[in-house]
Amino acid sequence: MNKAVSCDIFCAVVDNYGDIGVCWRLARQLAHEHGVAVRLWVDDLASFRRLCPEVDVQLARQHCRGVEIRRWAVSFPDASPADLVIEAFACELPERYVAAMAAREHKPVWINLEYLSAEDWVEGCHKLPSPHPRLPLVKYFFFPGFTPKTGGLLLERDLLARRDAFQRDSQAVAAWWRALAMSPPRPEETCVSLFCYENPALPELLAGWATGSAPMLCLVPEGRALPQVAAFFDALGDSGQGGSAQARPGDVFRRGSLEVRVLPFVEQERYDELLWACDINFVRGEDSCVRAQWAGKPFVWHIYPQHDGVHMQKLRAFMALYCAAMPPDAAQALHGLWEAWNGDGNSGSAASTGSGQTWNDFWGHRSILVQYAHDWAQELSVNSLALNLLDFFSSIDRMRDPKILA
Ligand code: TRH
Repeated sequence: MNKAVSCDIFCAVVDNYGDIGVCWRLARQLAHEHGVAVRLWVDDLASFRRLCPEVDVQLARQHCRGVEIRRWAVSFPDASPADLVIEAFACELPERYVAAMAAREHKPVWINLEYLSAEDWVEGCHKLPSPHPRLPLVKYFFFPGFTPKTGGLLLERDLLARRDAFQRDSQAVAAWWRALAMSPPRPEETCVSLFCYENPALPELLAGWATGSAPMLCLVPEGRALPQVAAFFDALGDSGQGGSAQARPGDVFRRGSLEVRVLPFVEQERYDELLWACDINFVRGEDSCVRAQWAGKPFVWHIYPQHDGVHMQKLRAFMALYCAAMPPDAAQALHGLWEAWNGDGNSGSAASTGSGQTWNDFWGHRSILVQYAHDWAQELSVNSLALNLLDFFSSIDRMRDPKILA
């Protein structure tokens, strides 16, 4: 049935990679798994190219991995609207396009795909209609989420099977390390990936790992945390950079029990393998946080900070949900580390209680956390956002069919 469905996804990149990360993932899944003809409109092809190096930033129109990619420029072309129109994260659609939607006899199904949150109110707002003030159009709010009454999460049909096959296949894992031109971790090392924003708790965590007795291998992808990592080693006189506090892919820093390797930013489809190859993943924002959950490994979330501090409510709502069935000691340890990791670093704040000590408490529960993360992924996997979205599309689309309305 979906063979004939067309879909326009509109993505305005606010900052970082989360907006385009989610849109690109959704676009590929709709096209590959459901035969939908997807056109992805993106206003920042340079950010997009980090996730998908095949993207040519010069082109206004191109095809990539089964998806038509269009540059979303200020002057918007004449484009015939698709059956399903997805406005990602309340980016405003071009007026000209909205007028064309209203002019269609069989109106498109217009969805605003919202940011992910574990807060209670999400269930009540999921699928709510919002009629256009002037035009005969209705926009529907579609909320991803973790409970059955939300839109679920993006999960490729074969992801968990691919994850398990990768983790079982020692040759595939070895090949993955070779492709990075790196030796694999030694058996006694704990391997951690570290993807986060600038973070006042980072130096203390690194110091704790360096002075701890357990060997740690920390993989840091290129990005916002890197100057802080370089500055940490620079301050110890270990960077070899003569005080310039820079780091680039391929650099290695060592101190005590800690080895840090700087990784290139890998294309999006390969990022999962990094998460699968590590024992624990530090992730941020939205999309990498979801991918860490699918990895079925313990993870630590650096939530996208908002000026008004509302991100801490979001963080706590997720921690409450995630830890609901966890043994209380492990849950408390998780709360301690996540609060410290997301503190603002001011004296008296959670961060000042120390990411070093809270890490030790957290990782002391390693075996529980590993099993729990695995079960959590399994439990969540029944609620697929792409499937829910297409079901919702079909139900609204049927109601709007002019033949039925007549
Ligand atoms: O980049 P982010 O910080 O994006 C954020 C959040 O989405 C936030 O909710 C949003 O409001 C803000 O942007 C505007 O974090 P996120 O969501 O994890 O996106 C990162 C993407 O980058 C994700 O798709 C994974 C991908 N990635 C790679 O493809 N290769 C890499 O090497 C790494 C480290 C990440």
